[in-house]
Amino acid sequence: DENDEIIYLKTRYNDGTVKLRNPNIELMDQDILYHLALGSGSHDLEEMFGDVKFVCMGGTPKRMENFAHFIMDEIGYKLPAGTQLQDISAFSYRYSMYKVGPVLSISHGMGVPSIGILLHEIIKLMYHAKCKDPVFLRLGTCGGIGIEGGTVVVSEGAVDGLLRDTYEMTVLGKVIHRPAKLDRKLSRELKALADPTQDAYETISGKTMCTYDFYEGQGRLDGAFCDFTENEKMEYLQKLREFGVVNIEMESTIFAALTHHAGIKAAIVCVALLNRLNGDQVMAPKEVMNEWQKRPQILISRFIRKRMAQQ
Ligand code: R2B
Ligand code: URA
Repeated sequence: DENDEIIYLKTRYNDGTVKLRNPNIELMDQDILYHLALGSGSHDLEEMFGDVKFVCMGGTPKRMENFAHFIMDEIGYKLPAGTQLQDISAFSYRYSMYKVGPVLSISHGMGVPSIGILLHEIIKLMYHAKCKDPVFLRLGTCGGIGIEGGTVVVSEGAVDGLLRDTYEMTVLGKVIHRPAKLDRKLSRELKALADPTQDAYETISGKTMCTYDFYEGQGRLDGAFCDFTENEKMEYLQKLREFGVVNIEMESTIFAALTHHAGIKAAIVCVALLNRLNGDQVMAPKEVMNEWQKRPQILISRFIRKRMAQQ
């Protein structure tokens, strides 16, 4: 933890603003954030985003629009008279982005490549806007391992399909690895905000496994293809469990690795849609699922309100 703190401090500028680990950007006369439909030449990014403290990401545009409205109520934020919440990145037709005071709520799509592109552009956005000490939070869904549907999971760290705690990618034909580290202090702080007297569900923590596929890649028997047996699947899931993996999703390694590389504190809070030890199909009724998907938002809202009260 101490070491991590030092790395964060070194990676950021002294005033908490995000340092870019790419010397090319400041030499360019403008930087186009193509998939956000924003640019440093066309927009005053500091004026638009300079006050951002909490960058919240989740898979779907609708959920992140709902979260923006929810957090607006929760922090008592008032939009300027006569205005409505607007999707700032609507004209990208890729991601949706909403801003509510210090909170950004952005959809990241499904999987590592989609959230990876977004992370590059949002980290650059933090740099251009001179945001101070922004915290990145992923609010997601996942498959649980040995936990019931509706359980909230705060990730302690991310591992890939080979149980390695790094994000692997190919750059210029070479394989590189970046540590998929989340901020342990932050994950403990989030976990402590679970309230057994108020929450009719459990909030746990553990390792999160990130895969490149929902079906075969997560050991499902119900994809278009399946070349393993149910026994082999169960053996694998048991092995994950023994390793401390409590949930499986599709973005955690790159989310942890790129935020860590940028010196940005980050956490992942997901709700389990099912217990993979009992099956593969996502079967909970829509209303139940909608209620479940509010649970990570409730925890994140407690966190944001707590932080805002401290400022
Ligand atoms: C969780 O849910 C999606 C797949 O259904 C994926 O984005 C993830 O990580
Ligand atoms: N998201 C996943 O990636 N896997 C699941 O099982 C459920 C949601």
